[in-house]
Amino acid sequence: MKMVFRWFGSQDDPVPLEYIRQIPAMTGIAGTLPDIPVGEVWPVERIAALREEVNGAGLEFEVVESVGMHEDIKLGKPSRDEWIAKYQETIRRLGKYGVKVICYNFMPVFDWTRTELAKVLPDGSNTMAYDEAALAKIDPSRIVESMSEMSKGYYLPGWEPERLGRLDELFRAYRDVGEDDLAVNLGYFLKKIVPVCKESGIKMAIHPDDPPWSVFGLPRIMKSAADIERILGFVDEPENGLTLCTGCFGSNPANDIPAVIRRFGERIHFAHVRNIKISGQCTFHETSHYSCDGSLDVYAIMRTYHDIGYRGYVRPDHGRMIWGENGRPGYGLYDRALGVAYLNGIWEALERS
Ligand SMILES: [Mn+2]
Repeated sequence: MKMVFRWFGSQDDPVPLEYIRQIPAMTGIAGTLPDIPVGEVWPVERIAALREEVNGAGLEFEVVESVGMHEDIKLGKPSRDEWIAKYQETIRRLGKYGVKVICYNFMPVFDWTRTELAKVLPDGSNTMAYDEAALAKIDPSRIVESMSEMSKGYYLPGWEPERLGRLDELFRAYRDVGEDDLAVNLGYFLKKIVPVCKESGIKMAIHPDDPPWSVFGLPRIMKSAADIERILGFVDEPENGLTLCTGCFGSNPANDIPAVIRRFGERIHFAHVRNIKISGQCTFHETSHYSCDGSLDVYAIMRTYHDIGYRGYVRPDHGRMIWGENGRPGYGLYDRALGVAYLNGIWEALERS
């Protein structure tokens, strides 16, 4: 496996590349250009500058998380072909600069959703949480305000204000789009981009819905093993692959993560490993990566990756805020670095046993 670390760029991420480089066995970053409007082609000079900066710090830039998906593609609007053409061009450009994997998601309107971004735990750390009962009390039109109030001023990936400013319009647009329609629109997108990925040496890796159930009645199509099977079937090629995020996928206890790794492992190009504590129906909070702190068996997950000979990218996912760190919710340095050390320790023990 190749360990990478999500990084939002020097303008936007309080964690410097130099610190990421100091985490043992770190090989590179999963990077993005957060200021490019969703759907627009990434400028060559910006991609080149990002790669140069990352390489200059002794790290690789082989993973992008994410290239945003214009809503018209998800909605299957006639204008989608123009947006897909732009996505194809971004893929070509990233391929030229050595990117191998693009992580993306296909969630309507909202990206990941939480009801608390700094829930205080008994040890004094704080973490992100989702509570179905709390969500039911939030009016959908207020969720953007609620997330932005909780964000401490940081850009939250997938919560771009320009897109979410049109919330009523987006909800209206999705009234007639069910899960099957959304899935068909994903299939259409994949059929158009996979040939470009092949030419560019890039593999797409779809991220599970977070959380893996419908939020505010919107359709969700990447929440179970059956959903994965349908998505991989749209284009049966390695370029149509997966990001398996244990924290998202595992917040539904019916999802058996080791079974999914064994079944779809060849198509997993990016592994997000983190833990969550499930405390009720559709209710969880994020914990340290350690198995003993959460509901997921992180050892069993890593052992399964080891069993299948996984050679793809891995990253620690959301961490808590610990040791007084003040940073982007989920993306502080300290707890994610502890997560890396733990995952590397499990991996070394597996390698040597
Ligand atoms: Mn993830």
